[in-house]
Amino acid sequence: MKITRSLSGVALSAALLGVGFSNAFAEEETLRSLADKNNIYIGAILNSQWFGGGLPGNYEQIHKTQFNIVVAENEMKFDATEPSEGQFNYNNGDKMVKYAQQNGMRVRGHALAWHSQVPGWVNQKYGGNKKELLRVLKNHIEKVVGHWKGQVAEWDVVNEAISNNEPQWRTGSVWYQGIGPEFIDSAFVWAHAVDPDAELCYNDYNLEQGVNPKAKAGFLLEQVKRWVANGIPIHCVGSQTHVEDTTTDKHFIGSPDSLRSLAKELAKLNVKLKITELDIGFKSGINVSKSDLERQGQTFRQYLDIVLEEPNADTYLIWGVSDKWSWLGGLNRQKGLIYDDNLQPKPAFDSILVRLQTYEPPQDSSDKDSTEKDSTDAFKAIAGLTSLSIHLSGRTLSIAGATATKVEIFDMQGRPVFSAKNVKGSVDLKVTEGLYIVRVREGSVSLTKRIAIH
Ligand code: 9MR
Repeated sequence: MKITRSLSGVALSAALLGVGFSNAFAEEETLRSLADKNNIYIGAILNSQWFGGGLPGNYEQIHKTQFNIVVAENEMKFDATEPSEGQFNYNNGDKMVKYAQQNGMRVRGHALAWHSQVPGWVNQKYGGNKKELLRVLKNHIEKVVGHWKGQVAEWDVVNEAISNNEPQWRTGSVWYQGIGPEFIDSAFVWAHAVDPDAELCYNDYNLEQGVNPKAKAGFLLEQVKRWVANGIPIHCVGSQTHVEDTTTDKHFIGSPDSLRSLAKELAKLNVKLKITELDIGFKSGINVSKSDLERQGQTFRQYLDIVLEEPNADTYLIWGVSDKWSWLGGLNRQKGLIYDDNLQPKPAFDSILVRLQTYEPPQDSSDKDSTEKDSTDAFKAIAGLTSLSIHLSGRTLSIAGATATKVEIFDMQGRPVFSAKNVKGSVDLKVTEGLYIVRVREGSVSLTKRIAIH
């Protein structure tokens, strides 16, 4: 159920066969190129500031280089697309769809039926009026999904309809109060009728807190079973996955393992799991150390492993690019993303990158085709088309074809264990016996290899 084989993977294989392309591929590997190779989507929102042109140029450069899926932070929500009754505004959404098309990215639509960011007129004119609210919601979904039919590949049809604590429906929502829980069933049916090719998701937070009837995901799972049994066109569950670092939140009860259990339960129903809004924040006000950031990177990797390893998981979307532009402050959290305030990659970026570089699908996996392993090797060979090369003798790593190289060593779980800057010629690797990944880089050229230290 993973995405179909990517263009870049095909091109890489072609390059290996000598068809050309060598210069085009003497580039640094990106999250995007590696996501393509692994048949998954990796993305980040376009922050609202982007739509007004208020972000530095390297923000967009990073965004389109590193990601192959995009979602708007606020610009496709109800209040943005239908601010007054019947007056639709698609300008910002169109801008993002155009950007995605120009850069070959998949588009997620977020969100159609939600209790928040509903314009005032809905409640003022129609609060509590079931017939009118059904008409308003149906019209909204038909117009918005219809406008982007064939361009928005997947929609959050219903967002956050379950309450936080005692799992039950969120009763305060204008849709729930006026219509009842069947607004959910109807929303999926209406969206599907307009764009039968779009993937339709139920999206919510705190779904990484266990799949038992007392947890939100357990309650949701019962609903998904009912929807599937009733023929409601639901294709995916979006897990927002706004989580806090394990050491700073004493009440933290979420975990990648719990989310993986949800993915496995959904697989039995032929429903996908997507990670749609990931951030892993620290409490505001605390000092965040280098080792905190490295631990954060490991948590990012553990959530990525679900998407790499579970056949019905295909998407890893982060709710922001840089810590500088993040909603997390409002939640009393900080530093939850993979680029720092200066748009420099954090250890979490490296952790994700290395995991994508080293991941090898199980041999017997039926949804991975046999040429994929070849393209992995191809990438390393193509990196080798640059003049950069390495040689290991004992613990001494010699580097040729570069003058001031950064050397990084990662263990097989992608944890950084050694690094050295400005290496000229050779460096002694201070690591114990074992298997590692070495990455050497200078400027935009990098080379990644697996090494064994005896
Ligand atoms: O990041 C969004 C922020 O700019 C808005 O002010 C906020 C308003 O509700 O919504 C934020 O995005 C939310 C998303 O739409 C749904 N899941 C939770 C996200 C973070 O609050």
